[in-house]
Amino acid sequence: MPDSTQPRPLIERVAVLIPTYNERDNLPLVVERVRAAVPSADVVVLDDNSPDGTGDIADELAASDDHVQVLHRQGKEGLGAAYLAGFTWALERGYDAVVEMDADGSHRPEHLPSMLEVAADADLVIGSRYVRGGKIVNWPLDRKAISMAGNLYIKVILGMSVNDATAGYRVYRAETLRTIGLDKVESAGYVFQTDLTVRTVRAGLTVVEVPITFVEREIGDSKMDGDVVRESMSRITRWGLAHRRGQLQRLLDREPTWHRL
Ligand SMILES: Nc1nc2c(ncn2[C@@H]2O[C@H](COP(=O)(O)OP(=O)(O)OP(=O)(O)O)[C@@H](O)[C@H]2O)c(=O)[nH]1
Ligand SMILES: [Mg+2]
Repeated sequence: MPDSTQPRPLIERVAVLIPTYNERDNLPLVVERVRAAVPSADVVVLDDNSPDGTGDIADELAASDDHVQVLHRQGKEGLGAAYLAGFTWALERGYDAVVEMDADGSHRPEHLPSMLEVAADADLVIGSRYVRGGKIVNWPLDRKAISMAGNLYIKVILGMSVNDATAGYRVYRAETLRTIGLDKVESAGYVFQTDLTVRTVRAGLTVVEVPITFVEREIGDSKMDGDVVRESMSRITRWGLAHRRGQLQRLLDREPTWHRL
């Protein structure tokens, strides 16, 4: 566990991980914006052999810019699996911080400099839609309601104070990823985000949420559907029940206390 009495090490080398599945029209736009927002950072595209040729576009971007790299993966294995591969890659190469960012423009690269500033004093920074100042642009009311209700449910059942535990725009310090232990993470899909939030909080690390404006994708298709939401919620319910059972057990196991009358 990082020593909380010591100042955190300076963040110098940053890897911005961008998972892609069929994002050929979005990728060049988002990479250009990241490069402009944080010129010293390296962009790492995590492509799952997208049928639309996103991997080739990523290779072209990498060929013309030393700050862009590509991890080609064999096939579609889910967002979490792609990020785990990217985290391991970045840790092996000595990056100080690792950023998660969608390729579809929803996570505006222009927020990144301030998120990295906040990471100077935090173990995990979450770009949050659900803290004061956070906004969502162009989501239909039902999507917003499902996301907000899901996050409220997560707070209550897991007993966490994080408001946007499902968020996908994040800065992890390298030390945080080492502390939580990536080899124990099994979530491969979207529930990965909540899984890692819980692990970070339970490890006693500092999570800071900064408000962002989340903009719905304008180009390309979403990979999110009802099954993803149901699968996430059923896993979270299982974790929540296990957590509450543990709490109850500790309560019942308590040594009897004698009160003097
Ligand atoms: N490598 C990889 N990337 C994925 C996979 N599934 C989704 N992604 C990427 O993860 C990011 C988020 O996916 P989206 O489809 O935008 O999901 P979302 O943002 O929750 O949903 P929308 O609001 O509808 O866009 C995008 O950059 C996707 O291309 C996957 O299986 N493998
Ligand atoms: Mg999206």
